[in-house]
Amino acid sequence: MNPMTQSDTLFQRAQHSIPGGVNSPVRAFKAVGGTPPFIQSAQGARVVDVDNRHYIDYIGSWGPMICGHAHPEVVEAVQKAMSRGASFGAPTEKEVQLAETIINLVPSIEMVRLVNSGTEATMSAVRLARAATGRDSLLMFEGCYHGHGDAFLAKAGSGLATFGVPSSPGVPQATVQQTLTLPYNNLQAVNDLFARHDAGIAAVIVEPVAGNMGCVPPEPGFLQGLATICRRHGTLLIFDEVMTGFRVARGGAQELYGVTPDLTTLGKIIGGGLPVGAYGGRRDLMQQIAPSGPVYQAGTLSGNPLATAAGLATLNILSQPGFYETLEWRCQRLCAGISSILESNAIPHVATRVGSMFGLFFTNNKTVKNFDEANTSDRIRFNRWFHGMLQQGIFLAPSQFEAGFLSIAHDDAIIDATLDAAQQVAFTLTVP
Ligand code: KE4
Repeated sequence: MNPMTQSDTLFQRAQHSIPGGVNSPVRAFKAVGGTPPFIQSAQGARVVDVDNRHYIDYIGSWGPMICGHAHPEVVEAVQKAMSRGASFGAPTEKEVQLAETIINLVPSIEMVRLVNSGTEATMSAVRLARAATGRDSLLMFEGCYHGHGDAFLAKAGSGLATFGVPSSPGVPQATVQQTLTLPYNNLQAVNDLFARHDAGIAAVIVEPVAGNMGCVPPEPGFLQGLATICRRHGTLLIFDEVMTGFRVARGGAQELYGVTPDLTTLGKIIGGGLPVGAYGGRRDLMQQIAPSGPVYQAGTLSGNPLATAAGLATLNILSQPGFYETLEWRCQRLCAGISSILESNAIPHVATRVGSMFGLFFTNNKTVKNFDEANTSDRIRFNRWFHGMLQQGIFLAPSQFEAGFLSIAHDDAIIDATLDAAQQVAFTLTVP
């Protein structure tokens, strides 16, 4: 029996005061087992746990830390903002600067509202879409996650694309009655649904690169096809870019794939590690949001000085020339290297990547295009991979159905160390 670590002790203690001992479920390691390291500090590409174990970090707070942990320019910006007061409940110049920066960088956004999380952003965008169209139905895709708003906690009812049923207790059937779900990357199913659904659908919300069933890229034509179908039926297209925004390209997935949504939701990176979400898009839609319009949405700490300072500093860093080219090259080297190591150990897998977000499925499938195919992944092998890498000092996402993230601080030496670890662990996966 291994001696209790500080993380073990803290995890036991935490479970008395916090549900599951964590403030967000995925952190509890339920999918992979074991005790989550309790982190005491982080710098660049590394985190340090309370037992002073150092890890190369590929979680990056689930996306926000694209500039690396504790980037000096972000730290300085937040310290300066703090010294002037944390929050006023009154407008500030930094909110205007952050809004203008987002508008300049994200092609489809003409006007934007800052909120405090991705969940607030998606909830608000759907409310706006329903108000603007006068319709109630919402189409989302299996395996996509849009935050914990009731409308999104739905799963496909019996039969394809019937009305949703709650995927969580506490969500009323009536709330998800209007939420339809279809397989990701299945444009024919979308066409068929619209042909049958004469009541009209308010919005289609989609992760333009799925990052919550592992990393699953859009099939060629899928996103453009959604835009075409939505336009034909007067339905609004919402790109949920909470994860992909400023991640897969400076202008997000809509820049990368050249598809223009009506509304976009953002989060994670635009707060640089502090709580920021945002939703934005066509001016004629956004002007319907209170107080300029009747659609209500509000937030005590929305656009607060600390979060906007961190967000502005982050967007400034990632606006430097070569930032995304460097991320692309390094993440390509990482993922190709891991795949080559697994291949040389005859371990069947599908490795996926878009920009600096990536995934790995231990499956005999040749591709993973939707949640059912992601589900073919061998979870036992994934868990052995995860824990093997953790023991080697590599902190991957603790679930098959999450994506991994690289930061600009993951330099060549960090990539080399990760590949060395993968070499050690891959071999152990070949033995039963
Ligand atoms: P938040 O409310 O967690 O800020 O954002 C919700 C959200 C919305 N849309 C997408 C595409 C997202 O990925 C998320 C949140 N992502 C998860 C990672 N799978 C956050 C991690 C967690 O829940 O602890």
